[in-house]
Amino acid sequence: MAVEEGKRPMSKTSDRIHAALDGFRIELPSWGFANTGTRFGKFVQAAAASTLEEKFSDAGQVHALTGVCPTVALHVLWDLPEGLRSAAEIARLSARYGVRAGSINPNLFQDQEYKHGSFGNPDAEVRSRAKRHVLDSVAIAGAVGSRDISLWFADGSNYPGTANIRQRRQWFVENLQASHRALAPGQRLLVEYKPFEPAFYHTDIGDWGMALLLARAAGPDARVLVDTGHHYLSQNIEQIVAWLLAEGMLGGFHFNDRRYADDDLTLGSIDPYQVFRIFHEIRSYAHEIGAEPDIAYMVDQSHNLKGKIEAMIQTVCVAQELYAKASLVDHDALAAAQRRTDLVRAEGFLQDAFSTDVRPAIRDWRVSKNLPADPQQAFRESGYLERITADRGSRAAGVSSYA
Ligand code: RM4
Ligand code: MN
Ligand code: MN
Repeated sequence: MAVEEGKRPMSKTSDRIHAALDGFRIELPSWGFANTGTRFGKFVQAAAASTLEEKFSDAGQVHALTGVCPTVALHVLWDLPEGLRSAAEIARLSARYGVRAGSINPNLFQDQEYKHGSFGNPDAEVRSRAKRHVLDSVAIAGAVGSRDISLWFADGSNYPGTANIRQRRQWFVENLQASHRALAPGQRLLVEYKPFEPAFYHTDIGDWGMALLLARAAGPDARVLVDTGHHYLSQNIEQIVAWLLAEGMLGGFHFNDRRYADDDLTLGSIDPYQVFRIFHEIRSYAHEIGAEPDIAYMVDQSHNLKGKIEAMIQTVCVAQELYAKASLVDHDALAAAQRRTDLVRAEGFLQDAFSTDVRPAIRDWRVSKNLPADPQQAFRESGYLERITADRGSRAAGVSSYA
């Protein structure tokens, strides 16, 4: 029986969704389980994690209920204050809570020394201190079995004329190359960019072009990391993604949503169609090359007001839904419509995929993996939140110092 272009029998739709979900994993940030806030105030939650063990335990819950979050990103200063000596503890926590260490994030922005920058600091002593911290982070990644060292720099300046932009760029190249030389085989450096905040005049790695050039200069195992919150308003992020894919330079994502700046809101809460369009570019590229691109999907969110574990489960479920929807685009039919410049039909392929209710097929997929059909409901019924609220609530609340 002929099938009208763009329409598919349901079984094929659910097969595509199941295949897409089989290949989709997303990493949780340890800091998303801790107390955070804005610079105006922090409203602490009794259930927030304040030790590394609690962060592993909470991430382990999200993974147990969703089945797709086997790794947790670690921030060296917040999670591994003992540096390399903390590696044994990580192995114990991984075994106990069923989630492994994921990307290792050096902290090059919090210590007093970094007031005027880290890799771009005019003081050679501070630049080498920052380099040593990245080298330590590479060693930590090696010890805990992590592949990616994920670099985000707060470096920049607040007033015109106060920083030598080209000189600082050169210092970045030198330290990134030194960091790259320390990588073990298989490890990668991810270079993240951000247009502003905390610096408000210039940021040393201000956009994807700067990150791309620096990653190229660093060495063959460096890639660009796209944090969806790190763009100017209305920037076409999926085009950046398409270009980085074409250049073989897309290393991974920090997913979150935003309304104004780097808001770190829950993925898809403001503009789910944008996340869908990003995933569509990736699915389209995978279809074209006939292989899965090697991309680290990570969450970078801080849930200041929402319950942290609930918000993380919500994020993961939305990510799966949007990825599943993007997997429904018929790439050959789309390409044909593009060639015919059949604009409405071409756009319609995206709109149809985006409007498809993929939730029943996702529920079936979960059941087929012995996972709860509704992870959020399963979490609410599990009693975990009540337990940790009682256990942790009696302690003096710790607040992570960022944001
Ligand atoms: C930054 C950036 C980094 C994250 C820190 C906490 O804005 O997104 O990736 O590690 O925040
Ligand atoms: Mn980020
Ligand atoms: Mn950010």
